[in-house]
Parts: sequence; structure tokens; C-alpha cells
Amino acid sequence: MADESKRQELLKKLADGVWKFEEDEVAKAASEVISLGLDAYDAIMNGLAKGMEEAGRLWEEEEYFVPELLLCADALYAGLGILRPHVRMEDKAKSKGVVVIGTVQGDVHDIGKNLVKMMFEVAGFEVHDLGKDVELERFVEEQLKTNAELVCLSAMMTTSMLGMERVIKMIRAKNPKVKIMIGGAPVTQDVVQKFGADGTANSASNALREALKMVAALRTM
Ligand code: B12
Repeated sequence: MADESKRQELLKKLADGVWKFEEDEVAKAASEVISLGLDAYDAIMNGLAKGMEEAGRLWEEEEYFVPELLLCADALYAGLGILRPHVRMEDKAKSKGVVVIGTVQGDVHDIGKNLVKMMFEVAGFEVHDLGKDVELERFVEEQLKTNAELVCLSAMMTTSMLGMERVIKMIRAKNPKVKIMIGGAPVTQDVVQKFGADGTANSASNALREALKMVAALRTM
């Protein structure tokens, strides 16, 4: 088992590799995490996702533009591809619930949505991922098709976020019992109330906590 300093070293390599878009370095560090028996989930959240936060900071300082961010995302996904199969899955047989998730129409940001999805899968939810830039009606159709208890909508832009309100209205009209969680950088508690959603969360682990509460509440109804 590797020691704490090795863990820290690899987390830093993963984070730096993402914001410096060094895809090969990220892949190497991710493989080392696995070969040393370190926690893959820890490496994703405290390594890869941290690197993306730094990329976001550089964007805000106008040091990075869209091409750089795309390279950062490529590096993040190179690591995620190696680490994700090693995140411990709960017993699939006892599904915690059925979830439909996607990034709303007009929005191609999917990194945060994919992290939330991964948390749900790890916890044993059956997840139907519609992807990014998803036509609003697709959420309603998929909920009905899968009989999902929870629909999760992600948006990273103030413009695309407006589509969430329409999805919520359409879902409530067809199936008022479904729980709807919304998230992404522009989503606040005020937005949740205004759009009539059931909740939000600012991170993947908080999203899971909320989802478990929502599904439990539904099942006791
Ligand atoms: C990476 C990035 C991109 C990449 C996306 C790559 C990809 N595959 O996702 C690319 C380069 C494609 C991109 C494009 C654009 N981007 Co951009 N991008 C970002 C950036 C830097 C980071 C986003 C990110 O991945 N964060 C890391 C993840 C882990 O965090 P997260 O997404 O917030 O997700 C967490 C939580 O929000 C939450 N969460 C997320 N979804 C959900 C859902 C639910 C249900 C729940 C409960 C929780 C939850 O949990 C997640 C995990 O912890 C942000 C800046 C920022 N600081 O956020 C800008 C940002 C989102 N982009 C922005 C803009 C303007 C654009 C462009 C329009 C730029 C352009 N001129 O072309 C285009 C949009 C194209 C489109 N139509 O969508 C703006 C949006 C401004 C606004 N308020 O509307 C931001 C905020 C930058 C800024 N400050 O101006 N972008």
C-alpha cells in the first residue's frame, strides 16, 4: 500500500496534468493510482476534478479560452477512462432507484454531469444518461419510458438553464410524483424555487445525498 505522500504526489500529477492538458501524464498517473491500489474515487474527485477547477480559474482570468478548455477536458477524460472502472460499485441487484440525467438543450458542458452520474452508478442507482445538449422533450419521454423516480438536469450557462423550467413543467404535467433535481454553476436555491424543482446540490457527493433522500421520501409516500 502506498503512503500518504505518494497519494498526494499522484493527486497533484492528476490535477496538474488536467489544467496543463498533459493527457499522457494524466494517463500515467491514473495507471499508477490503480497499480498501487489507491482509491480511484479519491483520485477522480481530488485529482482530476481539482485540475478542472484550476482550468476554470484560468478561464476566468482570460488566460485560457475554449481550445485550451477542450484540451483540459480531453486530459480529464483520459484519466477518467482508466480510473472509473475501478470505482467500487454497490451490489447492482438492489437498485437504489432509477434516474434519468442529462445536460439540457443548448449546453455542451458535461463534465459535472458525468461526475454526478458516476456517483449515482457507484451507489447502485440505475442511470439513464441522455448525454449533453439534450432536446427538452427527451427528458419527459425517457422518464415515462424508464419509469424513473428521479430526473436530474444539468446546465452550466444562464441561458441554457432557462430550459430546465420548461422540462420541469412538462414532467409535472405527465407525472407529478417524479422528483426533479437541477444543478450546475448558475443554479441557486432561488432558481430551484422559481423553477419548481425539488432540490439542487453543488457537488457530486451532495447530489447523491440529496437523491437518496428524495427517493426514500417517494418510497414512504
Ligand atoms: C470546461 C468548460 C467548457 C468546456 C466544456 C467541456 C465539457 N465536455 O464539459 C467547453 C470548452 C466546451 C466550454 C464551452 C463553452 N463555455 Co464553458 N466552461 C467550462 C468551465 C471552465 C468549467 C466547467 C466544468 O467542467 N467544471 C468542473 C465540473 C466538475 O464542475 P461543474 O460543471 O460545476 O459540476 C459540478 C456541480 O456544478 C454539480 N452539478 C453539475 N451538474 C449537476 C446536475 C445536478 C442534477 C446536480 C444535483 C449537480 C450538478 O456537481 C458537479 C460535480 O461536482 C466553466 C467555468 C466554471 N468555473 O465553471 C465555463 C463556463 C461554464 N463556460 C461558459 C461559456 C460562456 C462557454 C461558451 C459559450 C464559450 C464560447 N464562447 O463558446 C461555450 C458554450 C458552448 C455550449 N453551447 O454549451 C461560461 C458560462 C457563463 C454563463 N453564466 O452563462 C462559464 C461559467 C465560464 C465563465 N465564467 O464565463 N466550456
